[in-house]
Amino acid sequence: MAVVAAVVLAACGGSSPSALDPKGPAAARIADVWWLMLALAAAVYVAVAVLILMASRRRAEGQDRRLPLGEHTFIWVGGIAVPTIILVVLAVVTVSSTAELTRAEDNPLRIEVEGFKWWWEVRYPEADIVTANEVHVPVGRPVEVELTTADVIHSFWVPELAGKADMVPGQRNVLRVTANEPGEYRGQCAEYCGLQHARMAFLIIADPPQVFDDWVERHQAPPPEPPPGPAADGERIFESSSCAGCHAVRGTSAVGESGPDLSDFGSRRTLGAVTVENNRDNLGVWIADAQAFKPGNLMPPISLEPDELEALIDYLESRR
Ligand code: HEC
Ligand SMILES: [Cu+2]
Repeated sequence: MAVVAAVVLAACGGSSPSALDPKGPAAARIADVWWLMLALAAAVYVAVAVLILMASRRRAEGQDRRLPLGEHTFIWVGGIAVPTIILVVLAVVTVSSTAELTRAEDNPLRIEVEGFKWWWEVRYPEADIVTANEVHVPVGRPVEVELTTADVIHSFWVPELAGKADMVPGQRNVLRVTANEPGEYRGQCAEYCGLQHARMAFLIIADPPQVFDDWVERHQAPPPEPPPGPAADGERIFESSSCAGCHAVRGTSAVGESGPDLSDFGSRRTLGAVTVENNRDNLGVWIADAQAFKPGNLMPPISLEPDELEALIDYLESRR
């Protein structure tokens, strides 16, 4: 047991988010239920272990084997009354928590997230913004995330903020999320969806309301022209090559829909749905051969001249 516990606990800690470290009301509620279940299960475990020990010692000492309670009373209490009480308590707590988690809030911010193999499209219908793999939200305001999928079943899970909700073909599920504190919360696809399921992550970035409003305003403004030079060349290469067939950049002729929208790519923290940090070196490797970081993902390797690659890097890093 010690070995198993050591192996299991080694998975905790580090930077992986924990559902037991809640940063929002929904996650806090779920963590409370989890602790209650753990406490009840531990109490039952200890009680049974003590009874087993007592029973084995009685036999060894050759004592009278009658129970102090009487056999019938013992079965009524230990086998029926106690389990019934425990299950009723858990049923009441789970049902009332579920009701609370699905209750609609006043004036929520609506965000649509669509799952793709193996990344996330993020849309703000009221502000008319499209981005990918990063969900910006204001601290303290309830957010209603509408979940859909472009292909198979995915599941949207941000352990520190809320429970899981599946993204099911032909269905629109809603998850309610509120972040109590500013921060960066890692989310993960929680339903096996193919080869790169493990690298289908995302970030929820909770900002103070003013910072969030600025972000919205910046994304609504007409996109800045790339500065003359390599970045402007990059835009021409992007629009005239295969990139534009799969990716969109607002205000250009690139309107592809099978890959992430790249209008604000330069301001994203990561690349490939949180596979690697977004920097020039990683972007160069990614564009030339996205399979190197994320084998099996749906962006093919693309052969480019070195100056074309540099121009594309300049262009994409200037999209904010
Ligand atoms: C056949 C479609 C296709 C083509 C062509 C294509 N991409 Fe992609 N691209 C994708 C897909 C799909 C993803 C998402 C991969 C993933 O994370 O699983 C992606 C991801 C990216 C990303 C990372 C976005 C993010 O936020 O993680 C960048 C940057 C990118 N592509 C740039 C380019 C450039 C530049 C070109 C042209 C040289 C190009 N792509 C051509 C489909 C394509
Ligand atoms: Cu998945």
